[in-house]
Amino acid sequence: MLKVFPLSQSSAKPATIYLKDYKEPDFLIKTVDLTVELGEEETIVTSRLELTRNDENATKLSLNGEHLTLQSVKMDGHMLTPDEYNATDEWLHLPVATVTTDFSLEIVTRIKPQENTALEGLYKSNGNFCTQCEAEGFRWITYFLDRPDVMAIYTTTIIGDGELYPVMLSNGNLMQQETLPDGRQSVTWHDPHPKPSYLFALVAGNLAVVEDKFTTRSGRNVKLQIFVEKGNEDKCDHAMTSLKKSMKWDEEKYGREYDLDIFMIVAVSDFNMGAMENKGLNVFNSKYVLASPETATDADFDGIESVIAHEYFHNWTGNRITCRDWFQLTLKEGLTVFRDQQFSADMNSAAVQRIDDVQRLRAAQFPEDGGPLAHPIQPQSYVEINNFYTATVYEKGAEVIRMIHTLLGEEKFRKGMDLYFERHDGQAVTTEEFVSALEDGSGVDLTQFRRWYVTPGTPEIMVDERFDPKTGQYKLTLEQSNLKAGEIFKPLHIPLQMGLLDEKGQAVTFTDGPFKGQTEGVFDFNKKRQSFTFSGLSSQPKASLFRGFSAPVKLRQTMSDDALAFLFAKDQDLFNRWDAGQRLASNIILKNIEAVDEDDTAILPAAFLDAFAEILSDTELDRAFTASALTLPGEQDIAQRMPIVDVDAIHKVRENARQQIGLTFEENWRKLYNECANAPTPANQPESSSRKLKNTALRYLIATGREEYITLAATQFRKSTNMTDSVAALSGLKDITHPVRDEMFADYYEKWQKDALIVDKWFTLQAMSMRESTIADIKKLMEHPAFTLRNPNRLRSLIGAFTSGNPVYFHDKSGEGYRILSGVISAMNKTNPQIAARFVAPLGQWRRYDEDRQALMSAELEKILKLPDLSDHVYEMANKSLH
Ligand code: 0A1
Ligand code: ZN
Repeated sequence: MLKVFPLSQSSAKPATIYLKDYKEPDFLIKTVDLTVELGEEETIVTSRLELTRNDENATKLSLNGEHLTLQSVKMDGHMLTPDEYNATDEWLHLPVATVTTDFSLEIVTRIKPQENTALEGLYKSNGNFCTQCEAEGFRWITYFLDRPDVMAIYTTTIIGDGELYPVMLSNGNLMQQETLPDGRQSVTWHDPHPKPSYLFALVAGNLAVVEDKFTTRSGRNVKLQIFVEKGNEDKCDHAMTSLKKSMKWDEEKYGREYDLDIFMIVAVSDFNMGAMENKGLNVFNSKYVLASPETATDADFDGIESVIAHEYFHNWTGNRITCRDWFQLTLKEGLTVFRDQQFSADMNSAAVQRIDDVQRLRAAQFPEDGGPLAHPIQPQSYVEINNFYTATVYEKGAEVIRMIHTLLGEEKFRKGMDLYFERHDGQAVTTEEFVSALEDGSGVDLTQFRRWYVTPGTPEIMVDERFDPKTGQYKLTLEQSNLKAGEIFKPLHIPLQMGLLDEKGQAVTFTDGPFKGQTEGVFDFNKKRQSFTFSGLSSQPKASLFRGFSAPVKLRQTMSDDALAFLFAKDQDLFNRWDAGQRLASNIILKNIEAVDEDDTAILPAAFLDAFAEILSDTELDRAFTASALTLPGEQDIAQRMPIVDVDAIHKVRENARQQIGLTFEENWRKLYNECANAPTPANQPESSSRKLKNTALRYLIATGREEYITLAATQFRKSTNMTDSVAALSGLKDITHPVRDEMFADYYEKWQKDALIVDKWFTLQAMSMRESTIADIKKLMEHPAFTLRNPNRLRSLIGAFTSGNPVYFHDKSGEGYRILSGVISAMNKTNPQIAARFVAPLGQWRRYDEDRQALMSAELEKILKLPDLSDHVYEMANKSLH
């Protein structure tokens, strides 16, 4: 049994930290010389620091430190006695009144990485040592000024058993490797780039390495290494290719080159998040490295490409220029997500990428922004910073950068970015400094735009349209509102990218205004209520608004089914074409729910079916786009449009619609299925597009309810040579009760039980199942020998998938779904508080459900708040969620 890692004991309410209280550090650290002696019982860390005074009046130096056993402190070579310093659970206070400017410290501490289940600081994963220091994990390794505005140069020596840990890595360049007289191995690394402590990394283990190289534009030869657990060497190709593509892309798109002679990636099995951009030594959740067609789906491949890119791009947006304090987190995260989205759009179908990105934003960020955990992309306060690695800071943060890009245009945006890099390289800065650099570099005024950084909530846009046939004038009036912003509401500067379609669906050329002669423009919508007039029209046009999702807003436009079907079939903008289809389908499903006509199986009107048929038969379209366009909005998307969510009705009506689509187009689906399975993929499309469309067809065929398609799915499963097809077949049958289904799940487990990432999928598919036995099945799965609360991926694969991917059973009237979740949160509260806290959010949505469910959900939150030894992480999330 793993021992529980002790957390600081405190019954007092945790303190809130405010941006307004930011103060420069009293002292700075110039160099850090760390020696880490790895042992099986304990690890000894000796830290030698060169410091300098930054505030001449400071009388005390307070270093952060948690879960450390202090052994000794020397100041300027003089050993301090315990009465000369004060060490608490969280601090080491040192007297420095007599210290003039520069001085040195040598601090020796002892830690127990093998007992660290929180996966912060130094810990062990499958026998290997690794670190996670963002946001405040370095203080779990040694006493330090653990804040991002303290940037130092690091030299790290790792000492340990060379047989157990032949690979010993840290940031920067390898300086020395030797065997010590006592037989231990000693390896020294030096990182010449000053960095904040959160970018420190150390890895030691018995790992295999895959190597490649990259020559930068200016001729620097960079050694590329991916370290994995032995046996996984053959699953690194895609990660390596993605890395090389990212390096090239950043040079071409942003003029940014890599700045060390070596770039290392380490894949670990136990990781709280996706990956971490430590300088020169990225540590990754193995999910975002390991892939082969047999073991990973096309979606996994895409995920790897984008996470590898994301971490690599952080080298400039995050590492070279970092955050002054954690309130600035979106400075690096929003910008880097935007850059990885741009990269993925360039590597793949741009329209499909945009659709996927917006779907993710709407699924995760919109509910957050509309619920009790809403916060601006630059939060003004926090209790526990780890709770602010949110969809808002990341995904909405990326939308904010995208809007700047849209307002400035590609060329001026690049000029602004160039100035940002030039002005702030090597600094720890604020979002304000970023916006100023973009403003100065582009010459575009962003005064009003800055409000996006401090305003929570998703703006809602009301639309009014007037057409005067006599004058040929079309007047579009938009009004913005934002309930979450409350009293601080001030109109935001919103880029409205739009075009008009004539009655045939042709793009209308503007005859006046700023975009005269063009068919599309980006209009500045920056007042509460604002009108845009277009003249020279012979009939009422159809407006295609917020093309490419040009702003993270909710469009509240009343449109007839016919008008939406028209845009679905004709819009020149592929994103809006897809979105019109989604809006239309949601409208229809919602209407049927309201009509209490849930059992009606023929709910889709002709307008919808005709537009659907048009897309279905359009062979010019990218198959991946076709697949997205022909997929109904998810149950959670539809739920967002209901004031009080009725999960059962949504599911039932949506399933009826799916069946109707399956039956109406049965022949087309069969044909498409065979075409995509057998005929070659069109030259301009990747093979994954064909698989995506084929599996969309398969799901509709299964939805018909005909036995023959169960056989089709089972055959696909048995013959499949790739994970995409295997998972699609399993997913297609996961909801039915049929011996074939059980056989398939059993075979899959039997075949892949040794591969953790593949077993994760097995848990996920069952967690999202719609069978009556689902809740009992989940409880049984929690007892399965392969289930563990200790591995975040495994936990997410079952519990995360259940709470976020199975609304019907998570919200089961019995309250059992809520109890499963709160049970997991209380079990994780002490062992891994970061992960425990991330699981609270679904309960925080309680106001969106009926009274009975509200009572059940809030009761679980109350229970959580009464847990003994409640961690600050969980406290903050549960407390905000309940009140
Ligand atoms: N900076 C990383 C994400 C990350 C954040 C926190 C972590 O541990 C608490 C780990 C990783 C990124 O954006 O990729
Ligand atoms: Zn990031």
